[in-house]
Amino acid sequence: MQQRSIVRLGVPLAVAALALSACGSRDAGTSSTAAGTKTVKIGVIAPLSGGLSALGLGIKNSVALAVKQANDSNAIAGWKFEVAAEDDEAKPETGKNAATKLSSDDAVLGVVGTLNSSVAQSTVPVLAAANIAQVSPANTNPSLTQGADAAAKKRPYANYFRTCTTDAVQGPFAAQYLLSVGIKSVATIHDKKTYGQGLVDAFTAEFTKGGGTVVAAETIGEQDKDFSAVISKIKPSAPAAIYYGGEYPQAGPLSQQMKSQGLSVPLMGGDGIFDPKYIELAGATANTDLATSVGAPTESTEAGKKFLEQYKAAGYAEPAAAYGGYAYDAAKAIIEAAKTALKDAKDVKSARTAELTALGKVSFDGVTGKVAFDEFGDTTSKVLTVYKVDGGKWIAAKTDTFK
Ligand code: ABU
Repeated sequence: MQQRSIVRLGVPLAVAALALSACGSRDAGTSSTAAGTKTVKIGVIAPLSGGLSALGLGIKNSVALAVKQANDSNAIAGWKFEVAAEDDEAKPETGKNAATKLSSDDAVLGVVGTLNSSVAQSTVPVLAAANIAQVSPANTNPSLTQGADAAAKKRPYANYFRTCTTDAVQGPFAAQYLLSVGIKSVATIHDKKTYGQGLVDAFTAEFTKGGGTVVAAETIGEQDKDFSAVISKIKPSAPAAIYYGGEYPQAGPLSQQMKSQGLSVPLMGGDGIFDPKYIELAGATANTDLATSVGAPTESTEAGKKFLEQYKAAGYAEPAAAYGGYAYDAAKAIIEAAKTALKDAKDVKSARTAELTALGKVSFDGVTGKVAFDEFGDTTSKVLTVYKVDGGKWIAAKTDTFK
């Protein structure tokens, strides 16, 4: 009976589908609906599964919110935005495949992502070859915009922008904070990844310049779970704090194991550990641990509060997390630039060069502050916040503009 119903329904559905496809057209990858509205896609490349998915899903949802609002307000007459999200699993090779897939879709105008600087190193060249903009809400390694030589800054890719500030600012901001609260000796540990190593290098330069001493400098593997060996090596040097370069899946257990093995000093990290998951993993002894993150706390500004309300009202299953506001602003930057790039464009592909030029000129008040890019594609904002774990929560301890 049920089968017969499906068969009966099948004929009219097939006819309707044929009629729709006859009304639509696909020209250079730009699909048109019956009403003549064309589709433009914003890609997302982020970890949507695995240990860092708490951050990646917040990025994806925040892009979806910006896209929904653009469509609801008919931001660009004749165009509808769509999100094309790809999971990079926080792995460079998977990210590269995602970038290849998106760059073969002629309707993609820009991509928001990645979370990891190491993954961006794989995606940016692929998207650059197709002239597609990439705007990261979270990559903080300076080399992505300024090249490998900090003394002779040179922008490697004209298609890459970011709405978050860099570790050239974040590392020194952390160093100045520790020195200001009387912590003069630290041990550093990083996970050997692009972000972790770069952050520790930037921290160390400022900390030692300010009179601090790095009493031990160690590394771990990015998949490590048992940190006994590194803790045993560091303990005799009696640091007043540990500065960690990496992300929360390792930093949380490292903090927990340090404390249980008698190294009871605060662990401080960067934005890669700033998530409630860190506290969950680090456990009850995480109190007094520290993290810096980009920008002011989202809930501390009127624009941030409004974004969080709209995000909640949209009903996403996962929190916006550390980079939600930055991802929303990244998507808004792509949409703002598209207002110029798609004006009079016959299709998305032919608008990509104009999109890159327009992105370099955007300037608007976003959720995270003024959204504008300098000549390297970096955000012009240098606001950062130090957070401290207090009562099982991250509490803002200091927000400032880095000078
Ligand atoms: N910025 C923190 C985590 C992402 C990254 O830059 O690798």
